[in-house]
Amino acid sequence: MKRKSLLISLIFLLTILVLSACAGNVESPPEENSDMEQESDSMEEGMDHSSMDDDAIENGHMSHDEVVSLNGSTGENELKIPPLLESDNEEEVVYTVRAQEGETEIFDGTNTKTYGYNGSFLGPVLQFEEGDTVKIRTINELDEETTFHWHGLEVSGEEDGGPHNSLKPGEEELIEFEVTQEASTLWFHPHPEGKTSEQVYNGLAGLIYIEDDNSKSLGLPNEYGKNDIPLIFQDKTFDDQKQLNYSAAMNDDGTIGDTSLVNGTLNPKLTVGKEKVRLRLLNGSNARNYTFKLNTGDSFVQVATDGGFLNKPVTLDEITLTPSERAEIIIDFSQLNSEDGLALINEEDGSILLPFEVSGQSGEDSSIPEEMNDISITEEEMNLPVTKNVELFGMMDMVTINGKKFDPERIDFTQDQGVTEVWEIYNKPDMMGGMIHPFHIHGAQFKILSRNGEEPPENERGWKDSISIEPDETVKIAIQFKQKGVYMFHCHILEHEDNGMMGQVKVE
Ligand SMILES: [Cu+2]
Repeated sequence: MKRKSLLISLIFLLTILVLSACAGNVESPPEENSDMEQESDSMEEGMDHSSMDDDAIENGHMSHDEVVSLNGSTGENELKIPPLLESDNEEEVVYTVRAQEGETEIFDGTNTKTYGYNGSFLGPVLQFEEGDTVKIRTINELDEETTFHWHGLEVSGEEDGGPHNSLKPGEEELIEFEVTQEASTLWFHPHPEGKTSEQVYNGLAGLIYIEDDNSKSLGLPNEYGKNDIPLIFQDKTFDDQKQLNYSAAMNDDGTIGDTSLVNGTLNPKLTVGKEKVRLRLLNGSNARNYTFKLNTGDSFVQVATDGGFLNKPVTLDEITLTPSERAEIIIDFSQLNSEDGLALINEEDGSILLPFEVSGQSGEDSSIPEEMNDISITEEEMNLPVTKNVELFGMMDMVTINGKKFDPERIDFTQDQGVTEVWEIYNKPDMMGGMIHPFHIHGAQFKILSRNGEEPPENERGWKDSISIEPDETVKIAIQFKQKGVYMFHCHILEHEDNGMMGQVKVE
């Protein structure tokens, strides 16, 4: 073990040396870096890859840090369910969303300083219906700039809440948009330049539910908080005073905490009936990947991806979500033996995320229809040439896209409104192997055409706005923007985003 750590430190030191040698070069396009590539190629040959830490590889954090395990839930607190936000008036959909500071009793008897929307920690669920005209009064009550970004929502660049839409302390803005997309579970969080990770870490995150005629007719579990449960998974580190001390916890390669919170609840448990229960999973953490699994090994069914329902339900034993990805899954508690305790665990480290208490009552029997959606990849889309190349590279604060760091004044790509293009995204490994980068594009839902030339797995054949990309993996997606504006595309490890792993596409 000691020899292993020594080797890891050595590899890290070598990486720093090579990276800092290239640091003066970050502005040049990737094709011109052949010298640097050759150098690292020849160095790689001399490296013993088998010496790398297996756990670190599994967690996708191939940096010098091992991913710290989560404290499992003891199940002593009932899971908090975020409130559904009510419209300000009855004739139209008008919401007020305030970003504010507050104190939250996460630990019994102690107040932790936190951020929240319309409350002290996290936020309410915003509900839209396809076709709605929505007005949102966004108010910044923080002592610092923030933005209100609607992750996964197909709105114009003006309403998107990227770093260009910053509100100063005390400022407010009324935004208005039409909901043009299908039923899905989206979310909202801040996106100010260089400050996203800290503000999300402190508690700014909430969910958005979109419903449509299809979602209302499918007969899936839909009693909010009873058999249709929102679940925001996050990991935090608390200091001796039980405070969130971001600058102390911060890691340039993604801040990982040892304490699991679900909907902001420490040691949560969820009481369910003996029925099918729909869980809307959001990985709302800054950097940690979760692989959700039942402790009994029983399977469950995935019904939706980031941006809508799958065509048909997909049976799974586990599902991995990288930061910002969502999935809706259905667990049939009427079919499970709950005598020895059931729980959702994180396969990555075996920790208990959410124990279930199954009450004897059987609820209403809902069924999962065989056909839920009609998303397809057309022959035409399959044959489109690649017109945008994205190369993700680096670690710590030396992360780049196509060899460049974010510059708010620079437009990296242009694309025409309503025109489908194929983007090819490549995660270029470094000499340590590289790490998973969760890649997100604002303002659109896209379809995955292929992963390393192969058809994507069944449960990814739905609308996506965020996608996990492994080191040395090439992913092709078909994407169309319905609206105009400047949109961000970036790594959703929030510290990578803040460190400049972000670009801009202008849709006109
Ligand atoms: Cu990244």
